[in-house]
Amino acid sequence: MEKIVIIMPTYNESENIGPMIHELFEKEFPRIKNASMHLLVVDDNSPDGTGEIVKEASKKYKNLHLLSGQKQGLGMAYVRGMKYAMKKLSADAVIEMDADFQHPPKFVKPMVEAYLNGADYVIGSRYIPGGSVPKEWAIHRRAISYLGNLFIRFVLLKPRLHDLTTGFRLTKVKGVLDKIELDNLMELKRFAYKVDLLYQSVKNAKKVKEVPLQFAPRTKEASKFSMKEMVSTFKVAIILGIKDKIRFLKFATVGFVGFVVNFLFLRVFRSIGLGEVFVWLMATEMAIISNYTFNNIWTFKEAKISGFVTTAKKFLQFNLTSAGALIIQSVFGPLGVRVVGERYDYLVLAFVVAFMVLPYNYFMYNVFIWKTWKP
Ligand SMILES: Nc1nc2c(ncn2[C@@H]2O[C@H](COP(=O)(O)OP(=O)(O)O)[C@@H](O)[C@H]2O)c(=O)[nH]1
Ligand SMILES: [Mg+2]
Repeated sequence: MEKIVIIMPTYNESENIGPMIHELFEKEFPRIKNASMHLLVVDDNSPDGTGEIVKEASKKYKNLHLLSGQKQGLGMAYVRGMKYAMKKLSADAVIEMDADFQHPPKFVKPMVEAYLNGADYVIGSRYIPGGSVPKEWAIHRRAISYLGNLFIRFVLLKPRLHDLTTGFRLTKVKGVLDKIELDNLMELKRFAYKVDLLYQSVKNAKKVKEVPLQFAPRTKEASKFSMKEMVSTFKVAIILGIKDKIRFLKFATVGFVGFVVNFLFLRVFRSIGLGEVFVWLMATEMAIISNYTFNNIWTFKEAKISGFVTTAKKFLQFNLTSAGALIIQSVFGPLGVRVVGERYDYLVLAFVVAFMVLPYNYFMYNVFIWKTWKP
């Protein structure tokens, strides 16, 4: 049976944690079939005695665990909890969930069901049908949350996901969570770690699913969210967004180097008196080799391909991809020239390269060669 561990960080939640444990163990867990449900409370030595309440309750519930530590911020608490859930509890999946009832316990079940039905990353989403933000929220608060999300979706190029800042999520361990370097996440002391963690998880996951979350207002005590948290969230989103653009810039640079290599070898092979067709073939292949090598060690260095057999296979694939680019050019080049006239052939070339060949290559490399995107 799948073992699912809810990781619940707490800091001064003595009023909430008792009712939360009760509701999960008495009401929600019994409703969930085909999964063994655990709760791991990560308490940062709350002065209000949250930890003692958990310790006491764990005498009654054997699937309740307490992990205490120094207060180092929310992200750090989650990272500690995730490591513990993976190594000590051998979890198959973990759920991130708040202790303050803002993530109503009844939404755990549909999240687990989505996982059992094959999703390896499940997002509790406020911005899909069935999900919502608290009615009590003033219009400006709604606007900030919604527009902030929209902005992050845009910056991270994730238009198909609707809630990138939610704190209620399920992550499969094998292949998703265990591939993330948790200690290197950005802004671990702040709430913004959520954006980086989501970004990495979505990258690793094969099937991402959003399930509705009716985000509830805080019942007791005050929120720890602030303006500072918001600024750092945007910062993380922008840095992650730029990281992706950096890859594209590297890809474009490598492409340009390939073009120069192509040109130089045309001259070299011609000068040693090879036949013209052979000269073009060889020079093109030199450019392909250059592109493959530099993309492998630089543009896609995180996904570097090594080993003789894999390299041979990938290089063959890469050649096929390049042949595709050749076909695009030889179809749309003449077509464009027919429309605007031979005089403007350089414009046609620029257009075809910029809007067709580059996106085509970038897509093929990310999806099929280095597999950094999972459509
Ligand atoms: N362990 C730990 N938990 C924290 C820390 N900061 C917040 N939390 C917990 O994280 C959850 C979300 O915090 P909350 O203040 O409700 O943030 P909000 O929902 O974004 O307003 C709650 O369960 C908090 O008790 C922290 O520094 N350490
Ligand atoms: Mg909260």
